[in-house]
Amino acid sequence: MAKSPTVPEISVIVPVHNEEGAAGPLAEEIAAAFEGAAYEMIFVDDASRDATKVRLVALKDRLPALRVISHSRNAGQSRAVRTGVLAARGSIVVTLDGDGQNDPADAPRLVASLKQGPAGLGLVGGRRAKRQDSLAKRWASRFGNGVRKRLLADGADDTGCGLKVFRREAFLRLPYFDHMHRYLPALMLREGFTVAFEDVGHRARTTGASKYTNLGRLWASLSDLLGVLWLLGRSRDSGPAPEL
Ligand SMILES: Nc1nc2c(ncn2[C@@H]2O[C@H](COP(=O)(O)OP(=O)(O)O)[C@@H](O)[C@H]2O)c(=O)[nH]1
Ligand SMILES: [Mg+2]
Repeated sequence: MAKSPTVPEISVIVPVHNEEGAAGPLAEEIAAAFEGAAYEMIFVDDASRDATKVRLVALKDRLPALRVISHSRNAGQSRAVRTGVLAARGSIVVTLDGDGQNDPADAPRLVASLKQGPAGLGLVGGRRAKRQDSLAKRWASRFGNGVRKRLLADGADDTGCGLKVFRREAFLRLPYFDHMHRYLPALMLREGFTVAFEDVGHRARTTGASKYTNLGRLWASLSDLLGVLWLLGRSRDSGPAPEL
């Protein structure tokens, strides 16, 4: 196992809440996917009530790239991602769901796309090609994604995909609000960055339980959509701003 470099180029951030069955195996998969790369991985435990934190900390000796950060109070997936990005030392950030539904093996390809992309490319998002979720969840997701894409014109077919790669400094310019992780493409465009999307794999959840209900997500999405629309309407662009 390669030793963790002093300054990693890539920070893999995984928000976890009550994922004691999935978190450990996922950390091992991330290590395998990024073997030889200058990377770190940061699991942000969002006040889990199960053994998630204990299992992750127990892996630290064997996985030198692993860091574990723990919220004192449950603050949601977006806050956990933000905690991870603030702590990240890499200039490129990868996010992955903590339940193992995203395949870490897809991540290096998206990292390469971001690095080789045009200047100004802020984010490369995953698009779950063959979703391994219930029919109800896929329908709700298709409906939600369709409405969002039409209203925000962010070009994104699947913002719920947890696998995303972005530039840390681009993310840090974005406003934080609960559930902002679903609006990263629109928020990146608002800040003047471009975004791209690539198909990635998707796996069925094999352990633990989903944290979101269709109805809860739909309700939150509606108020968030209005909020993001407001943000887009209140943004003004100066054009190039050279220093004289
Ligand atoms: N930090 C944090 N992560 C969460 C929370 N709720 C969900 N997650 C994470 O978000 C990801 C997606 O959640 P999941 O329940 O699998 O949603 P689903 O795949 O849409 O059913 C997983 O990594 C969860 O661990 C939360 O309250 N806090
Ligand atoms: Mg999931």
